[in-house]
Amino acid sequence: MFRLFKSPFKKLFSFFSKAKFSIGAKLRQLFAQKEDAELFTKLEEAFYEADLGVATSQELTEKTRKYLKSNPDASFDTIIQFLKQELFQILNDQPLSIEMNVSPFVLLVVGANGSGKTTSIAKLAHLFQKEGKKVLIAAADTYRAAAIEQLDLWAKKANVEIVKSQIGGDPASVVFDALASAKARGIDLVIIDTAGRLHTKTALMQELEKIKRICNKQIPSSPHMTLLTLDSTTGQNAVDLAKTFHQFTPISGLLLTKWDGSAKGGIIVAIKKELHLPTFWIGVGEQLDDLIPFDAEEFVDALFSDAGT
Ligand SMILES: Nc1nc2c(ncn2[C@@H]2O[C@H](COP(=O)(O)OP(=O)(O)OP(=O)(O)O)[C@@H](O)[C@H]2O)c(=O)[nH]1
Ligand SMILES: [Mg+2]
Repeated sequence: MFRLFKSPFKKLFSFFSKAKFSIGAKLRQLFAQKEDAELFTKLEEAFYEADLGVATSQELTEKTRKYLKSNPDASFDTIIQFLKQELFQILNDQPLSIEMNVSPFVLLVVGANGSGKTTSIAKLAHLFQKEGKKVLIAAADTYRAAAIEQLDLWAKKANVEIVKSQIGGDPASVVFDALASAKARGIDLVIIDTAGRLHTKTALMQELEKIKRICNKQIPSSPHMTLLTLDSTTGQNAVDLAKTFHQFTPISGLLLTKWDGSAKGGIIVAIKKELHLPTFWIGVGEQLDDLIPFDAEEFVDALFSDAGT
């Protein structure tokens, strides 16, 4: 069992200085003109711009309309509290811990090109290694020599084991070898790195199915967890992306990357609402310790922290 606690060290708020978009400040501006006939249209637009998705944007706007009808004198502060509570309810309905009651536990990491898979794998390897687990990473992105080298470097930095092949090797066979080796060496956790892929390229998506089949062959019911890395700045098409990945290899949850550069993360609300996928971690930099366990309350507070309430 691995508990996802609030981070005592790094705080999501602290990255707002670099934020390019700020929903809180935008709402403050809108509610300063409460009498504006188009207030609710603009409000819905603001939610949409924050990547909350069509369904959530409409629902939140409707709820705010009702809230203001029954509380016409509500201060901006209480409106923000109300919105935070609504988003919190969507996001908080998720597991607080990850059951790791099998050994080796197999964690497959998938995602679009450059979304942060390899870096996040290094961070996760480091995290679990600190927890006392024996970690092995499998370099199943065999398309580019640089990808194998990058993972090799991270494995050295994080001081974990790695199984790799030559460039151009079959990714599924690297996975096969890695799991065989993990079983033989008493490894607790295997993390599989995969090549970045466009969710619209069916052949590449089918390769993930093959990797999943091979996992299952070596260790029945593995992979035990599949994480989708999602760049914070991906925007609305992330819902389609997550949906397609989910079809080819069932996703357990998300790891939202690059929050430090954008402080934009409404997309995880859209994905939670539409696909019921939770978020487990947030990437906040390029170093091994730059990973924060997801906490719904902290996340919602951070999302609105520029509201000045
Ligand atoms: N600022 C910041 N940069 C990140 C974060 N996560 C990853 N990166 C950077 O994003 C770039 C791509 O990261 P990778 O880990 O190589 O992404 P990938 O998904 O493995 O990429 P491909 O294997 O090419 O598909 C690198 O320059 C990373 O340093 C993060 O949380 N914050
Ligand atoms: Mg990579």
